[in-house]
This record gives sequence, structure tokens and C-alpha cells, in this order.
Amino acid sequence: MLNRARACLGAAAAVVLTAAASGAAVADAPTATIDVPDDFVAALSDTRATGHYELTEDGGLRVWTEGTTSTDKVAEYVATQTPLSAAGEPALDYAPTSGSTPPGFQLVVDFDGDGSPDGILVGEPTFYGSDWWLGNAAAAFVKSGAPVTGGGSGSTWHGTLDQWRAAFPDADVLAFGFSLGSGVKGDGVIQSITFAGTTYAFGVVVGSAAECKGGGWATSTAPTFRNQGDCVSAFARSR
Ligand SMILES: [Ca+2]
Repeated sequence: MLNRARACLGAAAAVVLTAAASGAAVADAPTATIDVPDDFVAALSDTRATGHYELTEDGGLRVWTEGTTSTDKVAEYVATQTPLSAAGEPALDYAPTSGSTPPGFQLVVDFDGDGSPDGILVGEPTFYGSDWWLGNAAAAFVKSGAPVTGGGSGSTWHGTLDQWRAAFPDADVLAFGFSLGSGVKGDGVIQSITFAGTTYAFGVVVGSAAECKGGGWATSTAPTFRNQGDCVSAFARSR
């Protein structure tokens, strides 16, 4: 059976970990599940009128836009509290169906460690390799402290994550996520998202025995349950 631990990662979101109780973990297999949409931080969501996401049956997240206008954007974030020094090399495992621009990886970063976000780092390995660029809305002190200033990336301020870590040793990641668009027409499946050494799949996670009731058991995808009793007893066993 499954052990489960709900880790509260901020007021707005929590990530439910599901891990096999027996047997060695497979290195590349997802080791946690992002609960969709509950783990997406509402205050950070930037999914617009013609941007969409939906769960796939195998634990992926299909993301797509309808055209190339300013409303064609799908972007969601999961709360965390992780030193940038421990974030590793975040990556999306993305399988495109159409479109040539994959979603970018996004890190909402508190660069000076005072608890408030100061800017977003964007990773687009398809275009810029291991270089991460700073969003234009970032605080001035982050721009002035950027490892590299100049062309060659998605904005004027950029560098590898190791360079960013060296420049801002106190930086914390407050949220991680993805963005497709705006103005980009695309369709594909994010099979998993890797951050700070954990690989996440996507699903609907029932968090308590109470949530099993009223049909809740049938909505759960990570794991799936045969019926309400199966769901309720899973929580009984885990206590
Ligand atoms: Ca800050």
C-alpha cells in the first residue's frame, strides 16, 4: 500500500507525496504528485482566457493555447520554500503535440532572503541551454546583480543557475512552475516536472478520509480507489 505524507508548503498550497512503501525507488519515476488544481497557487496563476490545462490519464498535464494573442497563456505555480542553492537543475519533461515553443520553467525567487519575491527566473533549455533569464518585472537590485548583463538570452539579465546562486547566496525559491505563452500557440503534455531533486507527476489527490465521501474517492488519480470504503481505509491504515 501507499504511505502518504502531506507537507504544508505555504498557506495556499500543499504537495502530497505518494511513495511506494516497499521496493527501491526508480530514479526517473515520479516520486510525488502535484494535486491539480489545489496545489496551484491561485495568487500566482496566469492562465488566461485562451490558455488551458487538463490532466491526462497517465499522470501528465496537457497544456495548450488556441492562438498567438495576449490571452494565449497557461502558467501555474506550486508553492515551496527551498534555498536556490538546493533547487538543483529544474526541468520539465515535455512531449509536444503541436507548436515549436515548449513551456518554460519558472522560479519565483526571493533573491535577498527577506521572505518577499523579487523576480522570476525563466529556464528555456530549447533556446538558451542552461542559461536562466530574469523577468522584466524583477526588482532593480536583482537586475544590477545579475551574473550576466547583455544579449544572448530571453532578457538582458541572465546566467546559469550556478551563477545566480553565487551572485545571490541567500536566495530562496518561493514557487516553481511552468509557462506557455503569452502569444505562443502550442499543445503538449508535461509528463513530469523536476525540482530540487524531486520529480512530480500530476493528479487529483484526496487528502483525508472525509474527502473520500460524496464521490470524492472516484476523482482521485494518485492513487486510484475501487470505492469509497477502499479510500477511507487507506487513510485509516496510514495513521
Ligand atoms: Ca526579497
